[in-house]
Amino acid sequence: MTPVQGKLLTNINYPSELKKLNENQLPDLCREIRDFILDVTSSNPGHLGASLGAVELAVALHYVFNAPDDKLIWDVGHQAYAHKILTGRKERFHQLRKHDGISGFPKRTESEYDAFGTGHSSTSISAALGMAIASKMQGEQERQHVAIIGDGSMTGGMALEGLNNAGVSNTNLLVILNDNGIAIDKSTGALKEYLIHIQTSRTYNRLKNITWKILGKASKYGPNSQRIVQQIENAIKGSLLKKSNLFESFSFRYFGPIDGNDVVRLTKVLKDLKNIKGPRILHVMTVKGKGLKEAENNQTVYHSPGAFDRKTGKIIDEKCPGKQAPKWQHVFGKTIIELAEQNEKIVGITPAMLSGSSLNMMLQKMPHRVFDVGIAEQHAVTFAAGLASSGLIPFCNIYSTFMQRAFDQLIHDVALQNLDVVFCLDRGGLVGEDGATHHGAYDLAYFRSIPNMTVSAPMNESELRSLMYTAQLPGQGPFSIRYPKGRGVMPDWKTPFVEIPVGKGKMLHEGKDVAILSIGHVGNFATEACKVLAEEKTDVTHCDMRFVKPLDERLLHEVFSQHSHVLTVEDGSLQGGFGSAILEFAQDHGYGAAIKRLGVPDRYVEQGSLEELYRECGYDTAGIVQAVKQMIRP
Ligand SMILES: Cc1ncc(C[n+]2csc(CCOP(=O)(O)OP(=O)(O)O)c2C)c(N)n1
Repeated sequence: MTPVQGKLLTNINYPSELKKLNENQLPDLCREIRDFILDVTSSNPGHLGASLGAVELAVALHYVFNAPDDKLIWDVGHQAYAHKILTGRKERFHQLRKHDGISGFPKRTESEYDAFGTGHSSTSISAALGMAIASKMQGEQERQHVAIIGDGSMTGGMALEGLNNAGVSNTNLLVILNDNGIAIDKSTGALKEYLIHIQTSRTYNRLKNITWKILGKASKYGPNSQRIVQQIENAIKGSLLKKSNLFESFSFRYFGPIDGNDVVRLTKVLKDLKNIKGPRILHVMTVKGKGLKEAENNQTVYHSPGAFDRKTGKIIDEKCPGKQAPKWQHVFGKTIIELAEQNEKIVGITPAMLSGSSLNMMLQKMPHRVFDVGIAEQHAVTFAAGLASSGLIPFCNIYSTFMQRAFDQLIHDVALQNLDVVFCLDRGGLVGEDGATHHGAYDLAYFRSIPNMTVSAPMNESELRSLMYTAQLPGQGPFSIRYPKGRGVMPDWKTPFVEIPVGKGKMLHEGKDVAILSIGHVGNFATEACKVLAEEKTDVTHCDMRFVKPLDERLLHEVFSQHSHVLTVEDGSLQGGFGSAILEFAQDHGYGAAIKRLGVPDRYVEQGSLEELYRECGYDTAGIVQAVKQMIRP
């Protein structure tokens, strides 16, 4: 469907044009932007719910502030579609998340209006504080710095670290807490309870009204309004608001909550707040999925719904002929339930990715054995260590890209104490349209550097089940299993679980010309490549190594003693990953074979479909065929 531009949006490409509108035209513009987002994302899917909810925020912020000189820092950045549309990217918006198109997240190289690159959560306050302090040091006293952060992202430790630091900084920092009461799944934890309390407390509401009255006067006096601000402080001093407001305790001036989908009111309030110096927080309430009934009613699914019918809002099922294999994440979700039914020590942990990881399936069956700890990867890992040190077997399911947050916890809290924690790393390898911030490229490299850690990657879903079974057997120590996004082949659900001896690879095909050593799902590309090469009379050995650590040394000695050309294939960083481990093995044992490595190169790979990205990085079937040919016929 061609995106329709309403009569206001047609004339707006940059904030300077937005500023020409009257305040009372802003609600119409918001409607037009929403329609435009829906037109595009119905056929070219993206992060829908958060962006629909933040349209008024983007419009009001660009109306009141003076970006790019003032800095707007969007946390996670998945809610910033309206911001993109208003800052020079409207005509390219239909290429959202496409190969060579525009990123789904703010990105400094894409636009000067994207003050800070994001994708992972809870960074906005720290980054905005850094900018605010830099402005102060550079004598830019009037520049504004605004961090826009959701209630879910506020549960991340970094956000609280940022608040703690910022509260005493005396900088021009405004934090907008965009509270829609939900992360991807239902929000969890004490902060959520607290935010609900603030909205409903009568004392707060009474004090809030006093504050707004005084604040209204402040804006008339412009930048010289500090005296009036002092009145606000006095009004709330000693009151419950001062004593028990979490954000006031961090030395922020707290304002709100107000309706963040009321663009006119929001604009007025932001104008008022612009004239106040120092760290401030504005708490706004918004509706995730605003403007599309289905998205408002089913906020988890419409966080990132895939393609949907523009008229009805109903999600269009993926077309897939024949019997469709389940997603890898569903195989994990189903298997952990089977294992937990047999082994009462097993518990599941997720940092705010209940449905993304499919741990929601276990939550339904065994609610007391699943823990959604909020967007808190570091805490998730150390929490797992605590559970394991008391005899439980936690399956800590974290997307590969988010696991990066918890590197020290892996080393210091889990592996050093050799605790039995199972790490299931979903979205291992390239992830497609989410792009550079989300590719799970590094886990194989950094996990293999950690002593005591078993590092594995199944080639197919049946192997995933066997590895999960193996990992929960007694005394395995820390054990990681990484698997990709998407679907593979139908697993063998009926076969009883089998143990895979730790460090044991599998010879899939014996040949003589070149040996291919693969790890994980890309072994399937290698299998296809073997077939293509066989037709051309090239006879290739192929081993699914299954473990990066420990390596199957017996199998490797066999391979290296019989082949002078070895090709490694992985869906992960070439720097320090599986191929590097094979190079080290060959060097350590004096093998002189020519070794070529395929994997993610030493640069950031941008967004695109998985097929496009595998091709770009050269380790799809065609890439493997080509590499083998080059090795034997250089
Ligand atoms: C470190 C990290 N962990 C997990 C995620 C996955 N993630 C993306 S958006 C999101 C929910 C954010 O909730 P909130 O801040 O309330 O924003 P909303 O989507 O509700 O607007 C999560 C968990 C992430 N981006 N970064």
